[in-house]
Amino acid sequence: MKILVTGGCGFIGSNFIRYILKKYPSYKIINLDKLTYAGNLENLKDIEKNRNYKFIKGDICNKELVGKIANNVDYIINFAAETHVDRSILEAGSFIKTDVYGTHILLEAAKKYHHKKYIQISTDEVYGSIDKGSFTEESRLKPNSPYSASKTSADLLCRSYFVTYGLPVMITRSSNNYGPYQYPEKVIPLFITNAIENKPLPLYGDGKNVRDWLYVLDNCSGIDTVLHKGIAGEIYNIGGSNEIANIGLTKTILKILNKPTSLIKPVADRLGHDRRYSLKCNKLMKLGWKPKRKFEETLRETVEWYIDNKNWWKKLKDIDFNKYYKKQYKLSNE
Ligand code: NAD
Ligand code: TDX
Repeated sequence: MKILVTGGCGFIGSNFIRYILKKYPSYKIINLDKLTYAGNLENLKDIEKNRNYKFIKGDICNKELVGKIANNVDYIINFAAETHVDRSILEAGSFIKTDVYGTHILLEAAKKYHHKKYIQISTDEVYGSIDKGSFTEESRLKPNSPYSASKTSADLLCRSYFVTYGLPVMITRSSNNYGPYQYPEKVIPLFITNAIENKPLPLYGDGKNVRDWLYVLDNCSGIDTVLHKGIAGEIYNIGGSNEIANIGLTKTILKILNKPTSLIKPVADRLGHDRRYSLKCNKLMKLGWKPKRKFEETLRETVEWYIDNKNWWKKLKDIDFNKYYKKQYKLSNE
């Protein structure tokens, strides 16, 4: 199997490449990544010499480059995206370009080279917020941020290529991931690393927004299931069944690190902040998938990973992050 993975130097993509190369030693992976602020070659340092792995620096919006690479693979899995909701509130253009137009370029390549499968890595955020109950794959799409609107647009493009051209497209919609190599702008690594440094943890609004947390390797096994057993034209939710309010999550992180709750700093709410996400995942479970790892155990392991890998995150926070974060913080306090 020859797979083009896009965005493989980011958080989930790098975990996925490592997972696949370990589980299927004969599979070949080409990783196309633009290396934006979120892409990091260090995330795959341990496998960069693997004979079945090749990295190409480039943009999924580059039609010529994508065409050349796509000609040599039979599967595409698209992880590449701008992914941070707060950044999309500050500047939406790059989200529309990469998440929508970039997806279009990849779909065109999959159509041209008659790929066996095209898998679009999407998100639960396309459904919007839900107060009670859980979203199924049939729920209406009601995105609330420029990020989730871009991801929704990409999902709709994928659907249209299945209906119009019969392209074997599959979409996964996962809930919030956590684990090693997550860029320290997302809430779990941000709060862990701030707490390690005794810096305040900026908790948005009343802290009662709920997210369903999925360990990244359980997402990888879900995508693996879709790669091998998924049906063309279908959508698969991938959730962790670990719903927790942000305030509870924050206190748990502080407890694991043995830090005081006085580090919690309530700040102004995120604009358009989704209250709760929740997914029904029976459809993927029918294909044999279920999340294997327990939340408390993997959250603790994740905290330990950030303690042990200070060199990895410290420089990320020092460079780009400070500039971005100051801007973001100003927004939160206005
Ligand atoms: P990330 O921000 O950590 O990584 C994104 C990667 O894509 C980076 O390596 C970046 O360099 C690359 N990239 C960005 N623009 C590109 C372009 N134009 N061309 C090529 N590469 C480009 O993201 P992540 O958290 O690993 O998310 C991966 C995918 O999973 C995204 O599509 C995201 O929407 C989706 N998702 C993420 C979560 C989550 O909790 N992190 C949950 C559900 C869905
Ligand atoms: O500083 C913060 N304070 C805070 O209270 C940050 C960064 C976040 N939060 C809250 C906002 C959310 O309710 O924590 C929750 C999680 O926030 P993020 O980590 O930014 O994730 P979220 O907005 O839920 O989106 C994530 O999950 C779905 C990913 O970033 C998306 O790429 C994915 O599609």
